[in-house]
Amino acid sequence: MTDQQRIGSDALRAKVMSADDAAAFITPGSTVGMSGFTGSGYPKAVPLALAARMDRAHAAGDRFRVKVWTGASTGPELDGALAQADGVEFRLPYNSDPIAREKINRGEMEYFDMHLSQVAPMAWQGFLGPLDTAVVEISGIRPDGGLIPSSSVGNNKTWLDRAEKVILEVNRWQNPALEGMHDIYYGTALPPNRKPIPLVRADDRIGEPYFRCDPSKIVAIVETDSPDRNLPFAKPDAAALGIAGHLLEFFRHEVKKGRLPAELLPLQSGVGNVANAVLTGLLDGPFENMTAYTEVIQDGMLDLLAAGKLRMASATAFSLSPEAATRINAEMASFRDKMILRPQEISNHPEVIRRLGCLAMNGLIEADIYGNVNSTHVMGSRIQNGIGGSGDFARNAYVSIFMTPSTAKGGKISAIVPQASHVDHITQDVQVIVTEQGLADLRGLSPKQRAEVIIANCAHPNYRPMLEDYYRRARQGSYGQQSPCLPGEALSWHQRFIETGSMLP
Ligand code: 0RQ
Repeated sequence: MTDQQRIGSDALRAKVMSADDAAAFITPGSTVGMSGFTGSGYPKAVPLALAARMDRAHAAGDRFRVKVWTGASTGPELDGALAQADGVEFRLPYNSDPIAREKINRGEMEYFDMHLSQVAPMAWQGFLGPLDTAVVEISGIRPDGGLIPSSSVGNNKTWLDRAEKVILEVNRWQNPALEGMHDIYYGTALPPNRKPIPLVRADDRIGEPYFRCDPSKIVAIVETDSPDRNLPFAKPDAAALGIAGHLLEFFRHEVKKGRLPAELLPLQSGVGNVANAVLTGLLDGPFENMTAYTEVIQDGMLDLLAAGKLRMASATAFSLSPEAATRINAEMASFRDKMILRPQEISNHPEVIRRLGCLAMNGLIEADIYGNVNSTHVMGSRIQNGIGGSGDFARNAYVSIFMTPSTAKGGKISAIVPQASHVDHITQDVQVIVTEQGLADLRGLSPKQRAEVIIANCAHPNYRPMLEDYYRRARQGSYGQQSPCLPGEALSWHQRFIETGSMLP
């Protein structure tokens, strides 16, 4: 495809300029809505040029920081570069960039890891303040001005609609065969005018393949040719394989009991190595004709699609290793009909997730004996990534599953603790917990029944006697007996880790 074809509109081609010139439209203190979701489809040139401007301003003694809204995590050219330049005064919703994480944990950057489905509605409701500039990566512009989305959709529709000024990055690296894969729904509205979202199957298309954008708002177009972040996944280790095995057994059991259809229900799989390993496990499982209604299409999902086990996948973005990105680019035409990328307010919409009956599978940092889950904060205070879409799916899923190795940091941390040091998912939103030790099916259990099965099935043998001892004493000495607890001791494991580097005495 020639550059001329990438930007099919003559009027818009006249707005092509350098990234430096485009970045000059962004002013200190303003709010910028950027594209990008799990390392794909984020702008790669303008944020770097903006970071260089910030560096120059700071060297001259001037303050230059902006508020950044995205879809979810981006890449080093965006979150990394802007954080390095000390240029972000506020960031939402989900970050996994290590430099930004450090800044946030040092208290030098404000961050709110809100539910991914709520970002666009809250922007429309006016709760987040005005949006000055959108910087959105696309893969092309049609002669009629329609914008062809790239490898993630995220909140782009909302940024393009809400921003006063729009800067587009047209990335030649993105495969032209992406065109037609997207489903951009323009039927959302504010209360009291909201209507049901007419999506009743994971493969329904309810929108159009292109973004609309008022051309008079487009102030700059920058041409790029850079790959998405595409980090490799770790090869599944023994713990990940153990978790996948327990989960497959659970699904088999549920099918046998008649609580799940033979092709299961639409899968949602979180980010990370464990989630990817579970998908890889499904490759050898007995389930055929599966579907996915999820946020990200990662390597494991691509393998399931290629093997014909997964009939189709609906998501908002890709999150691929470099090898998988190469593969999908080579075979895009054959994959395209099996994948739909949607705005994240639709991929993560509580109404749709509840209707479809998704099987939600997400990672966790720690769970307590009652099944409250912390997905985000190490030792209650240090952010790892963010809640992302896990809350959207966990509360509304058909079965909400959380999985983790039973220990972290070489065994110095137990993933099962007397009390979670931060709670993202309350016990009512957590139906199954899986570690390599086993699976705890918590459906219909009271808090005390939950504690017994979580300790017995999920805790690591090094920590299980400590949990049994704590729980036994809590049963005797607790102020109440609904969810027995010793407040003075419940977080002592975390305190011990902070003081000694291990939760073990
Ligand atoms: O840290 O990288 O420094 O070694 O957390 O842990 O075990 O590799 O697991 O990659 O599956 O991530 C919860 C973080 C798990 C992820 C979390 C440390 C561990 C390691 C990664 P290192 P693993 P995973 C849809 C769903 C929230 C968002 C979500 C996540 C690192 O799943 O961010 O679910 N979830 N979104 O050492 C201290 C503990 C720990 C711990 C793990 N108890 N204490 N450190 N770690 N447990 C997708 C989106 O929303 C976009």
